[in-house]
Amino acid sequence: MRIATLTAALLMTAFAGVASAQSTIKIGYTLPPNSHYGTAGRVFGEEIAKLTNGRYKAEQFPANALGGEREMIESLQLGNLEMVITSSGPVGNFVPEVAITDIPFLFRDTAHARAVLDSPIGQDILARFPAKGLVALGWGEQGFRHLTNNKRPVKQPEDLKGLKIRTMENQVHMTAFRTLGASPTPMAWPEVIGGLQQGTIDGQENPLSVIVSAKLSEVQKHLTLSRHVYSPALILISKRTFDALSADDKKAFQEAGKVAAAAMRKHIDDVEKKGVEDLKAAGFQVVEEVDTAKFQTVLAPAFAEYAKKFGADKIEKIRTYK
Ligand code: EAX
Repeated sequence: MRIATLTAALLMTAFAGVASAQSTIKIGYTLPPNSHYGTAGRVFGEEIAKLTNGRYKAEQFPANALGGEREMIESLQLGNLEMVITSSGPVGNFVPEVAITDIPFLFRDTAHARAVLDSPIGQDILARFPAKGLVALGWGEQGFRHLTNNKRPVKQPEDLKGLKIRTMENQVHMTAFRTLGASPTPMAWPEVIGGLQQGTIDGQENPLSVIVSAKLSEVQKHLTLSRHVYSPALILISKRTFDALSADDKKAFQEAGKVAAAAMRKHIDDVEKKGVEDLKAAGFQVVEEVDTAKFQTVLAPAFAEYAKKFGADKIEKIRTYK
């Protein structure tokens, strides 16, 4: 009896020793481990362990385990969660400067988007995070967003009339879908699949990376490759967590963030290559192309609103960035 108690006490001391030598960083995200977020989370964990000789260990909380993106970002601000990998969706509600990147048809292609985000324009936006209790370790990526729905093939703006389209909790996107004639319904990601199953929404919009990894083929029939907006992602850490790190560890976290962001972009490159074929095989009816100019014409009043909100010169600087 005595010996058992003593052994238990010794074991507990040993575990406490391990726990204090190694700090665990919780990383939350809304998509499953096989997604681009899962890739970034895993790579971040590998890098941070390597760069700190195992003093930091990342624990992954995929697939909405910690709630929606807005909730997780709030947890970072409060210091209740260390890290989140998130879409830009709700981020503009915290750091308004981010929302300019959510403007439809702003980026010509992936290379253009990556170049802008990696330039001083994108880096200046990341510099706005600390004032909001957050530190951005890097721009990740989801890809260009496409439309899915259960009602009909959407080929032109008119086809959107009356469709209840779930948008992110994002004013820029809601303005766009309202202007296109749809009924935008803002909703946190964890509620979307249920909403599509129950018919409270007819459709949603997301890049191939999300449509594939979240298996939207199980709840959606029609896919339109609309490429209506580029979807950035962000790797964020609580400012409280970051400020408590030593100078060397801060560098390690920044470096691990960079490597994870690069891995996320690589994952997107792979999905973009074969995502459409996978989705067809999974049963999607695909509208391969839309008349982009037509969508842009209908969006004119929305573009005027964005110009007022963000400044026409700032938008132009991004649009024409080479
Ligand atoms: O972050 O909410 C969304 O549509 C996001 O693009 C998705 O959950 C991945």
